[in-house]
Amino acid sequence: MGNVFGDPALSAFQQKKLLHEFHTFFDLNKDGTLEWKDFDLARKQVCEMSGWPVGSQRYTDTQSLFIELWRRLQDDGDSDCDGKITCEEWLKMWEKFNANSEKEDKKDAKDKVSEEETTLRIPEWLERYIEYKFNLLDRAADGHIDVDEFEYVISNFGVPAKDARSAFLMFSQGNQKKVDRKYFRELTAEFFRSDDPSSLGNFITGKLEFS
Ligand SMILES: [Ca+2]
Ligand SMILES: [Ca+2]
Repeated sequence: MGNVFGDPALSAFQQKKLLHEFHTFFDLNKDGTLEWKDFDLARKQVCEMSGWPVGSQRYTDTQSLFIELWRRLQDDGDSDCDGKITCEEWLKMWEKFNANSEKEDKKDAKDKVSEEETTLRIPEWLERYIEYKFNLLDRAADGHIDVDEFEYVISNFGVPAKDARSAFLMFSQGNQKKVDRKYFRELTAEFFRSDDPSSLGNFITGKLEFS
């Protein structure tokens, strides 16, 4: 795996989260690398689960979303341009993103942009991914995710249903907080970016521990 794991730019905790996401939700054909094939599978899966027929507006929109997502992700992550993103390239991409964000954050601090606007920076492709994931989780398409929807979808990815429920209770603060698009984005950004073990976003994939 090279010396990527020894790089101080990403903590061991961050690496574990990123690799979990890579293997569980991105590498759908489980061959260890990300390719268009994986995104094509995800695209088909979301259309099938949602009952969107080939040629319908939702089907076509989803196709465009995935093509855009993969194109942008590949631009960022496929450093040797072989059409695949390996675990190593994936982590390198996040290291680079963290380093760049740090620079941007400093610049913003100088320009006196408020703290809230400078945190939770995420890459452009991840915005697309969040859109896909939210739509996938929001089965009833009523603008928020409930515990049953979360458990149902997440357990399809091999996460134990019991863990998914506990995770949901954590990030929804015991069902006190509505998991709408905005909050889901915030939690997902925390999952990908935060190095704080107490961030509620750490639970957004249904996994309870990264030790
Ligand atoms: Ca794959
Ligand atoms: Ca590559």
